[in-house]
Amino acid sequence: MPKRLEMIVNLLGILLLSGEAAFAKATTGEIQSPTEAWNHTWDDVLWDLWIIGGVFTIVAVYLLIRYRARSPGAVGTARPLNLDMALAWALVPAAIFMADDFFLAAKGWSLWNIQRQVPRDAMEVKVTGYQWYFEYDYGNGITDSELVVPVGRPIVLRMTSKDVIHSFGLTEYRLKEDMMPGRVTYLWFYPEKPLETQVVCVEFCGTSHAEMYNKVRAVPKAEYDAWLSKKLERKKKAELRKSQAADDGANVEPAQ
Ligand SMILES: [Cu+2]
Repeated sequence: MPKRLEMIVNLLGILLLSGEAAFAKATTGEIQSPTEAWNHTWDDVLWDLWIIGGVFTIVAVYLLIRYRARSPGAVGTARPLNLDMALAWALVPAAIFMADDFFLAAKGWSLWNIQRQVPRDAMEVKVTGYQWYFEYDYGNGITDSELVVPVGRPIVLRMTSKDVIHSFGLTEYRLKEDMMPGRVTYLWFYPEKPLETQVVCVEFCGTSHAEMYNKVRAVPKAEYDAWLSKKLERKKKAELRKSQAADDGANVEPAQ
């Protein structure tokens, strides 16, 4: 291999690897919020576009002015390229862009890994999609039409649908996931501070699709516990009333 070609090939390798190396980061073992990770990735993409866009605009404008035709019918005086130069002009810019693409792809991949790896102590809520509402099951037979979660703890939603395909769009937390009949999908998020937001269905699911939304409240732990015990109490009372009514019915029946 000619010396110069070898140099070009080496340069390509270095550029491609640098994309990967720039992305590699020591993991701290702390919970990495998918929301934060998404925001970082988005910022990186924007910086990337601004820097590349800026550099190319400046270079293009400079070249336009520097090599403009100074008289009608002017002919350029560029010297002809030899093979090495032609290869370098084609491959070096291509490698720069490939390195950048690998960098962004690696970022996306690591974001995906964070989104898919649910922390071990996550609190689970089951979610079922119906035309046209979401139902939340907190365990112990407690259900609600609102998603209420304590702050400071990862939350995993195990989701399915009873009719058609819906999609759980938690935009404030930068997440969404399909809900399908006969399948359980999941997403997890990490509410770090109290926040009242909304979930909307983001997959067209019928005439009232636009009405398929509800509140999502991340509240302090004490408030969450109080909310849950109130729900539990109300459920017990309802059950008691039901069994009393059944007893009364049983007592009345023989007399008829
Ligand atoms: Cu829907």
